[in-house]
Amino acid sequence: MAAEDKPTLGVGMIGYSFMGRAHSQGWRGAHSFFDPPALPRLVAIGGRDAAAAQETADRFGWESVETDWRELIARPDVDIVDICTPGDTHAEIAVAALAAGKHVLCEKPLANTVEEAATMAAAAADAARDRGVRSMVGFTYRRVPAIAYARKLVQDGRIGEVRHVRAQYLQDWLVDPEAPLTWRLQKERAGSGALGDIGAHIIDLTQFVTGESVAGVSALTETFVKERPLPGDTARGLSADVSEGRGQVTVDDAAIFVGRLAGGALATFEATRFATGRKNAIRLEVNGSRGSLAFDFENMNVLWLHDAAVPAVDGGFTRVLVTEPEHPYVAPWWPQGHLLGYEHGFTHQAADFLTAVAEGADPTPSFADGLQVQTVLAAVERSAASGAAWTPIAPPS
Ligand code: SOE
Repeated sequence: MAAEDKPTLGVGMIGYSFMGRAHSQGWRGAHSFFDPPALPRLVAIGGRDAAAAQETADRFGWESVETDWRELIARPDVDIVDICTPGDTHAEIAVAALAAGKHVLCEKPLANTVEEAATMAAAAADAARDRGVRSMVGFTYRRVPAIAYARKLVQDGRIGEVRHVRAQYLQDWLVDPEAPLTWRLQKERAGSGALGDIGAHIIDLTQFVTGESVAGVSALTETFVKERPLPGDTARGLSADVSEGRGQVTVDDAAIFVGRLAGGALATFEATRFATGRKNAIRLEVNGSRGSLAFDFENMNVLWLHDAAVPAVDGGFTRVLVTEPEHPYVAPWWPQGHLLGYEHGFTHQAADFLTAVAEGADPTPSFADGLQVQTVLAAVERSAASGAAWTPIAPPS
């Protein structure tokens, strides 16, 4: 369909900081490289700090700024509400947006508690059934080509029966004890620490790649630096300036857990902001009866593949450069070997969501998927609180 014949979907995005910028980039690029059946129009960006929101609006081409999210949702020219705010606001905004008949894309983790996530998932199911309204949670790393390809290889049986998963999300931006107490370190705003922020990603990736849910966990969590300087007014990505005084860190700095997948595989998970020297190392290794897969986001265009059928003398892991047009998401981009980066996942996410909304299909990961990850996060917290007791998780309904 020619671009001029495509319908337009107005996007209203709430949040303008790190994730707001990543999503802005996604909305801008979605229809330049991909071909969704509807075009996004960057109608309004919402944020309490009008000047900061305006700066993001000017840089990324948002047409207007709203300082009250309720007004943004109420606008008739907003069809899609994109929630890029801290977790404590997700449930209220998402439920209101769905009730107003808006399609909703919500950053991960879906909510701060299982109860909130359940309310959101129920509202999303009602809205889809009654009004054809679509919703999706932003587990963006699913849309990294090498990850999407890893899932396909598992589905195609290339590594056989899954026996082990080793999943790590390693960052180090809190190693400095003088790093400020930003919202991600406050339980009432973020829900949990490394666990919900980055542990949620590796839970989702494990389940996405293997196709199996986490059935039980035994966990340890730790807060290494218990008090930090209070932040000032200026946030910069994960950081901020500091002001007078100090406050308590009320979330975990690191979470480590073992788990059993529904199909019987054993998994280990490690989510930490204290892996000195590791910046955004999302590592996933899956060992199966016929082979293995290994991925590290710090080298995100590569997937390592081991085929156990190859004689050991020539065996080992093959380096697959995931830049061929046959690989998921790659064809619309550049010629082979011209690499993709962090922001491309957000473009893929925006293109997929626009396509689902325009075609009237339910996109994934759904709010129900987000709720299921939330139940795993809650089980990890319960297990850690009880001294690593084995904590079963009910299968997703
Ligand atoms: C901070 O740890 C963070 O920005 C996460 O919140 C994102 O989900 C991840 O993509 C990068 O790191």
